[in-house]
Amino acid sequence: MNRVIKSAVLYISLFLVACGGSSNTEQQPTTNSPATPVLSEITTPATSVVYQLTFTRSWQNSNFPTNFPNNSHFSPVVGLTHSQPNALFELDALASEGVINMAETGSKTALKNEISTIQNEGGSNYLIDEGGISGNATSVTMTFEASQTFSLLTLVSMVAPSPDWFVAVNSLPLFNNNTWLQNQTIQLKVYDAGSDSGRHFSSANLATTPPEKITLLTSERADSDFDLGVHFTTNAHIGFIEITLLE
Ligand SMILES: [Ca+2]
Repeated sequence: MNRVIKSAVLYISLFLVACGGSSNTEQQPTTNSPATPVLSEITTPATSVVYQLTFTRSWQNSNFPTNFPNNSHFSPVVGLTHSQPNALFELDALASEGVINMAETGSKTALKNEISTIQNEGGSNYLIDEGGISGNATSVTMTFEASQTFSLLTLVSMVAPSPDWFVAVNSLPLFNNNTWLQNQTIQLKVYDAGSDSGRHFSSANLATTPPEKITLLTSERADSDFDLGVHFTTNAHIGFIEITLLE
């Protein structure tokens, strides 16, 4: 091999090594290397978590003036985290005794018994049993637990005084796409439990016989300001909740 050919072979060899093309001693392309796990990619979501929940009233004489009642308040908050949607109540279905008692009087005894039954049947493992919003208070804050098995949130509170009206969050999913919800604000609509036909906040008891299905509250304009659970012109809500993942 003359000098010219030797020089050419050396040049081509150096070129191929530099370009990563042919040397047996070069490193394998990174695309063939095993992926190096990044810690953030292999952490798994917590099995169970704790949320903080704040329930705030927006209901005032100024934004819902029609027949706005004296001593307006929200009854104690009752709820649960659960596995199956509509565990406690369902829109367009008849209300349970517990939901009716809560919506008419704010009583939570029967409702808590119903939640105990759901828990005994394996559909829930956490009861929310907290105060409401009364007097000069404008909000109430609480914490609750959820787990991947019981990742739906339902809670209720009576609009008081009222015939059978209540606010609710029904079956809010907290765990989606393998990820816990971090923070969310949910505006609350007013439901009619279908058990009392009173038309004003302060109407006397007037049982609905037979009971009707749960609906979003719609009223005559002279009775209250509601249409499908919100103000009929402004779409204002009478309260909201904010939930924040704590741990
Ligand atoms: Ca009613």
